[in-house]
Amino acid sequence: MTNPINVTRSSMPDMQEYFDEIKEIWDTRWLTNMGSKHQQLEKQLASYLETDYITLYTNGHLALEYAIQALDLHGEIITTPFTFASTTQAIVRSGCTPVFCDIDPITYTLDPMGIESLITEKTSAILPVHVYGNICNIDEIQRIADKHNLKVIYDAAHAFGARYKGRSTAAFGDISMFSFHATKVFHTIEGGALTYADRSLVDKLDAMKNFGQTGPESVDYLGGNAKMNEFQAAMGICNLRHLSEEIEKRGRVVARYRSHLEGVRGIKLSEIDKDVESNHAYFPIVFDGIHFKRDEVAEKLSRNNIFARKYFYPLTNSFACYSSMNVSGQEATPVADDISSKVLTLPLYADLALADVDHICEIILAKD
Ligand code: T4K
Repeated sequence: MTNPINVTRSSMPDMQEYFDEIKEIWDTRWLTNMGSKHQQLEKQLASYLETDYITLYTNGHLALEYAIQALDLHGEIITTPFTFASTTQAIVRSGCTPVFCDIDPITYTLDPMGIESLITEKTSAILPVHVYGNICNIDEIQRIADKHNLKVIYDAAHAFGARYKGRSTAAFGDISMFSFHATKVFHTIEGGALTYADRSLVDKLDAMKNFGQTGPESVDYLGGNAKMNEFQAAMGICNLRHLSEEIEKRGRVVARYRSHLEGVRGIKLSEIDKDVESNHAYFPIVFDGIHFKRDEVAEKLSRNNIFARKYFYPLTNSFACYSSMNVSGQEATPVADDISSKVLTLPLYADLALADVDHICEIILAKD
């Protein structure tokens, strides 16, 4: 049996490079609480993401919760059900109600056409997701938010390194959240960040992730603990050095998949918008259910030790944990329902061999 091929595989820097980076932690004994590695990574990421301000977190999920809480959001937040559990859980855990809007059938991101009819006097924000690294319809979402005086938080967990109309994805909305989880294009083992342009949020966000403390004898905000530690930051410093190579290698894998699957009857590949510079975060394919059935293909791959994933099935508006909270299922999301039942995310990582891509495609396309 060959080694399993999972949906992704973390990229790692050379072991010695990481050891060199963490060596001084043994001298300083400064392990966490915004030490020098944290400060260095914060500066480097602010520059890379072309953002005025950035706050680092222990993971992307908590970053999202703190974004919602720092903007004092309340009532209803319009969002997409076609996402990882984190997006909706962050809304609910922050005491807000998710109101589900359908998605665009091409980009799978929040469809702006559906937003306005969902706005009520209780709506405080829109929380779209740049799903798979596809960029949302930024201009239209901002136009609607401005018209109705709503905040916009982008879940940009998948969008690190992608660009839209030549601009960094950190530039949009009131706040963007990036995930630096081990499975992402850029990672800090676990980790995440918020990027924003409002100076007044800096002290608040910095304090909230550190128990709300603003000094040794002052606690000015409600807060918890969501700090990135020095070992995470050191991993980020190393990985950032290799980011362009990481994205380039992923691009080669994607091109190989496309060479086999483009134009095949019954298979729909994501279209890359001409305004988007892709980070090649995920490779979703959508089956038509006639020529190919998603669950059968997934099963066939797994019999061959290849573990593609149904990102994102089930939709978050069907989660059992919300059934008693009256937060799910009110709004119809037929496009999201359809895509979610037909999508499969194929293995994609920098060192996935092109011969393995050929093999995966052969299995998918084999008529049996
Ligand atoms: N918003 C969105 C839209 C997100 O997609 C996510 C996370 C978040 C918010 C929250 O951000 P974080 O709090 O995570 O920073 C994985 C990731 O854990 C999760 O970060 C990610 N989205 C989601 C899409 O994928 P699972 O439950 O599928 O992970 P798991 O353990 O099944 O791993 C998937 C594959 O990755 C494995 O088959 C092998 C590989 N892998 C996994 C780990 C843990 C590695 O190669 N190395 C590893 O260390 O959620």
